Amino acid sequence: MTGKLPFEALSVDTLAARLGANDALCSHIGKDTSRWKVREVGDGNLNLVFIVEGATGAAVVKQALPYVRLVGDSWPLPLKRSFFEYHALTRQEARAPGSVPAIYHFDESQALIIMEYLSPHIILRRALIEGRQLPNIARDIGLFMARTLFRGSDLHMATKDRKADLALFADNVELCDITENLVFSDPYFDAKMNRHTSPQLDSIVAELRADRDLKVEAQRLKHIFAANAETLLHGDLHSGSIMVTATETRMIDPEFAFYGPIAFDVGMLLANFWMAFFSQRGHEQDGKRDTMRAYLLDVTVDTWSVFRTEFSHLWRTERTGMLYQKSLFEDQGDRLGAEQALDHMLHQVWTDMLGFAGVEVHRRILGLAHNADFETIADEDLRATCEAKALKFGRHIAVNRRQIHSIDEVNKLAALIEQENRI
Ligand code: SR1
Ligand code: MG
Repeated sequence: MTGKLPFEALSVDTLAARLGANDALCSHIGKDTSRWKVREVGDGNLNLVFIVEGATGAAVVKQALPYVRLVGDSWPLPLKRSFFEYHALTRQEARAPGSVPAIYHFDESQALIIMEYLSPHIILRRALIEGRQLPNIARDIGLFMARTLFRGSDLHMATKDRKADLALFADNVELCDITENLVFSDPYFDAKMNRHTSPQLDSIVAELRADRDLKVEAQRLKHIFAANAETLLHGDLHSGSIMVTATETRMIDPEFAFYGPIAFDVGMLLANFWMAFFSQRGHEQDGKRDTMRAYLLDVTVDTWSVFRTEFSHLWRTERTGMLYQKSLFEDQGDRLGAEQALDHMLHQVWTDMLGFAGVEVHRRILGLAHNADFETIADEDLRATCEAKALKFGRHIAVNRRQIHSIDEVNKLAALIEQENRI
C-alpha cells in the first residue's frame, strides 16, 4: 500500500491483502500472508486495533476511524489524531526510553500505525479489576510521567524546538475538544450523551450539578487545561492506556497528546487508581479485597513520590531550558533559590493534580465515557454504592484541593469514605 491512496478502513478480511507488501510489517512477522492470522481486538472508544500474527512474529496495526467508534458516524472525528499519536510516541520514546511500544511504520493517509505487539501484557485496568498487584507500576509510571513531562517543557527543551512542537500539536483541536467537554463541562449539567447508574444515583447527581463551588472549580481547571501549555502531555493517561505484565509497564494510546499542564497527566492517572480503589467492593465475590485496597493506596503514594523525586532530579541535572535558568540561581551560588522555585512548582502541580483527579472521577461516573472498574459490577445497587463514594471523594479533592497538603491526607479521606455505611 502506498501512502497516497484515499483512506479506507481495514478489516480482518482485507488487512493481509492491503498490508502484505508492507516491508516493515513483513520484516517483523514474515511475508507469507497465507500464514497471517488477523484478529480485531480494539475495545477502546475511538479506533480499530488488529493483532496480526505471521510465521516469524506478531504486530499490532492500529487505525483511526473518521468518527468516534463509541458513538458512531454521527460524531465525526479527524483521522489526523493518528499523526499526533505517532509523533507523541516518538517523543515519549526519546524522553523515557523503553516506556512505549516500538513503532514499525506510520502511514498518514491511512491513519495507521504498525507497532510492537506487547505480549503477554494486559491492560492495567483489567489487572486491577482482577485484584492483581503489580510491584513495579508506581516506579515505571512515576518515572514515565516525570521524564516526559519535564523533558517536553521549557524547563528542558530549547525554546525554539518547544515552540515548534507546541505549534505542531496545537492542531489536535478535536481531541482537546473531547476532553474540554467530556471531562470539564458535561458531567456538571444534563448533557445529551451523559449517563449514570439510575435511579440509584439520581439525587446525588442532582446535588452535584447544583453545586456552585464544584462547577466553578471545574471551570477553573478547564481554564488551566486550555491555557497552560506547559509540556507535551500524554493527554489520556488512565489505566486503560497502560499495558502490564508482572514486571513490565508500557504506556500506549497518546492520541490526545497536546501541550497542557503537567498536573493533568498526573491527576488523571491517580484518579484511575482511586477509582480502582473505590470499585474493589464491587469485585469481592471471590474474597475480600482489603489487601488490594491497601495496595492501591500505596501505589498512589509511591507514584507521586517517584514522580516528585525524578522531577526534582531532572530539575537539578537537566534544567537547560529558558525557565528558571541556572545562570540566575546555581551559577550565582544560589542553589537554595533553585530549590525554592522547584518547591513552588511542585506545590502547584500537586494542587492542580488533585483538581484534575477529582473531575476525572466525576466524568467516568456521570459522563459519556465510563470505565470498566465500575461498569463490570453487575449488581447495580452495589455499583451505585461504589460510585457514590467515588463521587464524594472526587468532589472533596477538587473543591478543597488548596487545603490538602499530603497524599496521606487524601488516602485517609479515601479510606474513611470507603468505610462509610459498611456492615
Ligand atoms: C468520545 S471518546 C471518550 C473518551 O475515550 C478516550 O479514551 C478518552 O478518555 C475520551 O475522553
Ligand atoms: Mg485510548
